[in-house]
Formats: sequence, C-alpha cells, structure tokens
Amino acid sequence: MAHILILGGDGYIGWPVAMHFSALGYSVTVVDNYLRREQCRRLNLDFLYPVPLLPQRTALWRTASGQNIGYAIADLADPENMRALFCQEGYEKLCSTPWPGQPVAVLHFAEQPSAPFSQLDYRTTDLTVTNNLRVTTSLLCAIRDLSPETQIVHIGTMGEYGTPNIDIEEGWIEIEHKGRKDKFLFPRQASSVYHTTKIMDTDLMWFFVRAYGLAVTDLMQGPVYGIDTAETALDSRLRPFFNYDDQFGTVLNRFIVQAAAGYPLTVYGKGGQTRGFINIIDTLQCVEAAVRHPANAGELRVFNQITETFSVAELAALVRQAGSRAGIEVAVQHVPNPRTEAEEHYYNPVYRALQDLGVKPHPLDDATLDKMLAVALRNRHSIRPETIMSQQR
Ligand code: USQ
Repeated sequence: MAHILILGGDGYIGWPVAMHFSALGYSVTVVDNYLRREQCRRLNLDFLYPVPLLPQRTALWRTASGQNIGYAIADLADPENMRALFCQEGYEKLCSTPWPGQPVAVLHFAEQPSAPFSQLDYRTTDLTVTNNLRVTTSLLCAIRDLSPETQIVHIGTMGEYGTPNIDIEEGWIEIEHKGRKDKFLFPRQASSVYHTTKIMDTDLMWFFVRAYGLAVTDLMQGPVYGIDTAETALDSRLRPFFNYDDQFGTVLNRFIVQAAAGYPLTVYGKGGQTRGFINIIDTLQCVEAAVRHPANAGELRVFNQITETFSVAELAALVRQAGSRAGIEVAVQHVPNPRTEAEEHYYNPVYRALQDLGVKPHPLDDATLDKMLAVALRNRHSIRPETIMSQQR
C-alpha cells in the first residue's frame, strides 16, 4: 500500500484529508503536536463541539472504516523529529504503527494557520514565524537527505498574492522587461505575518526545487468552510474541529455559528473584502488530484485552490437568507476592521489547473448552508458568544 505522511494531521484540513486517503486505500500516518488545541486552551477558546485526540480519533476511524491510520504526537519544528519519520527505527519510535516504507507523498499542513493570531502579541508572532519556517525547512532537508523520491504537497494560501489590481495567475507570471522575457513567481504581498510565512515557505520550497531537484506542489487555498465529508457521515465524532472565535475561525464558519447564536454577523469594515472560497469536500478532491498527478522532479507547481469568489458582505447576505429558511432572524453589523486589509478592491484570480486535473467543484448552495446551520443549531448550547470577538472582551 502506498504510504502518505500527513504533517499537521490533527488539523481542520489535515484530519479530513487523512481519513479521505485512508478510505482510498493508502497507508496513512498523521503527525501533530496539538499546537492549535494548546493555543485555543491558552486563550480560552472552544470548538463548536468536542473533538477527540488522535489516539481516540484513529480508534474511532478503525471501528467505522476497518482502516488503520498511524499517528505520532511530535513537534516537527524539531528537525530530529522530522528526520526520524523517514527511517524505520525513528519512525517506529515515534509512531503507533509499523514502518510502512518511505511515503510517496508528504502533505504539509503543519503550520500555525491564523492571520489574527500571528499578530496578537510578540509571542504569537514569534511562534508563527519560528514554527512555520522551521517545519518547512526541516521537511525540505529531510526529503533532500533521506527520501528524495517523495513528493511534497504543501497547503499555501491565496493570501500570498494579496489583492493586486491585476488578475492573479496560478503561481507564475511571464514578465517582459526592456525587450527580454522571463518567468517568475507571481508578485506576492501578504496582509499578515501568517500569510507572509507562507510566502517564505514558497520561496524556500522554490530554492530546494532549483538546488536539489525536489518535486513540490504548492496549493494556494482560499478560506475553507464546511464540517462534513463522506467520512464524517460514518460517525459524527470524526468531524474536524470547528472554530468560531476571532482567532482561529474562518469567516463563513463564524457567520454560521453567529447566526445560530443570535449574534449579529461580524462584517469587518465595509465588507467588500473578496476572497476565493472552497468547501472542505473540494479541498479533499484537490489534494487527491495533486497526489495522483505529481509534480516532476525539479518542478514547483502552483495551483490556486478555490471554487468561487465572494465578498464578506455577500456571504453575510447568504447566511442571513439561510437563517430565514431556518426561521431565525439574522442581523448583520459592520464592526471596525481589526485587520489591515483593503475593504474594496479588484479581485480576479485564475483557478483552472485543478479542474483540468479532474476536480469537480461544489459551489456554495442553500443545502450546504442549511446543513452547516443545522449542526450549529444542534450545538447552540455550547456556543460561547464572548469568544466571537474575544479581543474585545
Ligand atoms: N472577516 C470578516 N468578519 C469576520 C471574520 C473575517 O469580515 O468575522 C473577513 C476578514 O477581514 C477577511 C476575510 O473575512 O477579509 C477572510 O477572513 P478569514 O478569517 O476567513 O480568512 P483569513 O484570515 O484570510 O485566513 C483563512 C485561514 C488561513 C488561510 C486563508 C486563505 O485561516 O489559514 O490561509 O483563509 S486566504 O484568505 O485566501 O488567504
């Protein structure tokens, strides 16, 4: 069985992706140090519903599917831990399952993923930069030294590009200058420390691709929404964790919980901020497509991983309509924007490559919004409204 190693496999994306590849018949190992859970605990923030730790999650998955997912609790910013994963002795010391051989692919999601958290104070800035860049460099060195045939699939972010006043290409742009032409990474200009670490990841990966011939795919993903996948239908305790606070919750997930809690939707500033959104079930398809159609050795491939674009105000209107279908009155408020970002801007990204590889996108529809709202309503008793704008409490 081909082995897939998932770094950050406890995360909102990592865990559903792990189950997806396990269901497809891959041998899957997840590694995580519970960074996100620990920071939520430290900041007194909760998930919408309880989420078991990896030993229980993998046991629940085994019962539900008959498949094993191996796990290790380890800090991958430590290069020794990272390197241990690529040799039998080290792997078997860290992991719950016997060595499955070198992975065909490493999926790198082991990063502090929040823009606001990355600028909460000097410690969270330091944690974000050191964690994200050390994990990436540890991985690149381990692959170069120990398993150069393994492809890397990294979750980058559309936020690397920012909101330029020109169309956003998929990673690369050809520039003509003084009569000569060359191809470069598309200009990047992030609006947070977190997004800047992702730009630095891309630059590090590009250097290792050029210098050592690694095979890397960087998936520029927009904000993800959703709760359920084909695998969570087997047992709702397999759902990914779901933040609705202002640090780790993404905008549509937050609006859904706010609607369920009777909290006016928190549109930051004018609400014209436009992003490319994607349902978590499409994230699974995209990562699968990247693994099934690997980059070549010496290639950095960049795909824009979104399904469609919405402004924040448009999303608020959609959630308001979902509320009225559920018999709930949903108010919308414009709160002072806690972020530094353009609130009205041009936004026209290209996102064709993954669909060319066979991904069938699921645009946001009423049924998806209604199902998410139903889950939030069932868990309404556990929503803590004071964490919705936790920095203002
Ligand atoms: N926003 C609101 N109200 C809220 C929360 C957010 O108006 O209550 C706005 C933000 O100001 C921003 C937009 O919604 O303009 C998106 O915010 P977000 O928190 O959903 O997403 P973001 O901070 O950009 O980060 C998220 C993930 C990150 C991923 C990124 C993709 O946390 O890991 O990389 O989405 S992207 O946005 O394309 O860079």
